[in-house]
Amino acid sequence: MTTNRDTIYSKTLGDPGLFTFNEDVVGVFPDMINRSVPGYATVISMTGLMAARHARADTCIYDLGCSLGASLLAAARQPSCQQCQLVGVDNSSAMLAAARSTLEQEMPDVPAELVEQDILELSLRPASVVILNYTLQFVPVTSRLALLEKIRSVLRPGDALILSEKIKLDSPGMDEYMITMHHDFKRAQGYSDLEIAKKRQALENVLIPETLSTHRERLSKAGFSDCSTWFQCFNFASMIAIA
Ligand code: GEK
Repeated sequence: MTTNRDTIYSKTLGDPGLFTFNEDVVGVFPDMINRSVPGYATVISMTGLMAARHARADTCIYDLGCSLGASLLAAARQPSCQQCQLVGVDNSSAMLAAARSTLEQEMPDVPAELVEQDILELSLRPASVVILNYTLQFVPVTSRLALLEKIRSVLRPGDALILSEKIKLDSPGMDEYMITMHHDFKRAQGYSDLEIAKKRQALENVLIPETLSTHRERLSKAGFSDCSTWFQCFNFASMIAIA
């Protein structure tokens, strides 16, 4: 996996434009996500353990918005998941090309299917685990319920959706506090104030965070019987929803 350092917003002068998952981003993605999402490495490895707990042989394990396939790889390392069809889906062709070579390099013996498609248009096959790590936040808010309903419809009771998101806090004061702490985290990871400000501007209206209570209500509306937050660091949280 590439380890190029993310300097995308250190050079931009003026309007950074909207954030997109293009080749520049793909080239620095592992560095970018590790230095931007507090707890990312923990979330990915725990995703593998949770996938293993719910994997049912001969069903699919989906990683929706798989980027370079980190969650899929964490699942692929678990023997119980190797009896499932591992499917990664992303609508960025640059991401998928890089994911393909990463998976071939890291797990040449575990076949994974990589699909270049918008997850809103994708038909899902019967699954036991669906992973949505930091992807729902990029889906238009009005399409989120239908996507979760589609996911729920291919799961059986007891199966799992693993959902990680940047979140909004219920109280405006706490929301501001967690944003400040996230920026402190990024500064501690070597990002400058300019890079932090430019990235924030580029993600405005592209990444739409919601509160944990909004996520819980929507999961219940989509037909999940139970859910809980299993990890949170500042304004990033991971939930498990049981079908
Ligand atoms: C990880 N899960 O490493 N259809 C398909 N893909 C999409 C869509 C969509 N509608 N919208 C966004 N994406 C990964 C990280 S990154 C999170 C996920 C981040 C894809 C997009 O192309 C990108 O690869 C991914 O979702 C979001 O755990 O960069 O903050």
